[in-house]
Amino acid sequence: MAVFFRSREPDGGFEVAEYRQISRSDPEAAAATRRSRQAEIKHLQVVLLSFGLLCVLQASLNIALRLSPATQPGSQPGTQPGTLPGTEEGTQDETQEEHSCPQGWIPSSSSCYYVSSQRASWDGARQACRARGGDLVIINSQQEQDFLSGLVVAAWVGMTDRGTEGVWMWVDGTPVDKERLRWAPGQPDDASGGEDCGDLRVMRSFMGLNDFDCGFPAPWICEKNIKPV
Ligand SMILES: [Ca+2]
Ligand SMILES: [Ca+2]
Repeated sequence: MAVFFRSREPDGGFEVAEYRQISRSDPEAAAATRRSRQAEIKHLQVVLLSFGLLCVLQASLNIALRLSPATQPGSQPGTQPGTLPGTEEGTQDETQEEHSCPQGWIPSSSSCYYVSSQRASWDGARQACRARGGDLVIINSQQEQDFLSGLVVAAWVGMTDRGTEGVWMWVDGTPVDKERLRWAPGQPDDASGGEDCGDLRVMRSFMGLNDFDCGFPAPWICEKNIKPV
């Protein structure tokens, strides 16, 4: 009895006590842990679901954002915002040039005048003017002649009677109005075996237009028309 009791009491007591602890607490704890695990699983499910939804939203947003810039550059070449201002600037520069005289040219009314510092034949002078975007000057009025007379002493102008002797024409093909312009005394005289090119003289005893030898090296006046501002 004593052996049985001894052997059983501590072991059995221990076993029972432990078993009771386990058996008593196990259903409750298991239920609690199940509940908590279930709750954790539910929570995880919710978290994962919301994360998945967020991922889907992010992906769709990325696609939308990537598509919208892709369409914007596609529409930009259609409008060509970079090239249109460029061409507008180009035309603005051109119009600015047309409204103002180049450096070294003298502005007056709607023209720019260039008085050469060099000398050349009438043909050489005309070539030089055309190389600068103008031509030998065409004098359309007494006022223009007066203005030019203040710039030179003697210079080639853009008139010639090479086509028909005595019929003076401007370089643009228009006839020279002999009556409206002032000629130097006795001119044109086609002196010295033929004078077919026109110059402007501003000398005390010899003022006005004159015909002269086309090959004579003389200064010249170029003219370039500009649009009035
Ligand atoms: Ca002549
Ligand atoms: Ca003459």
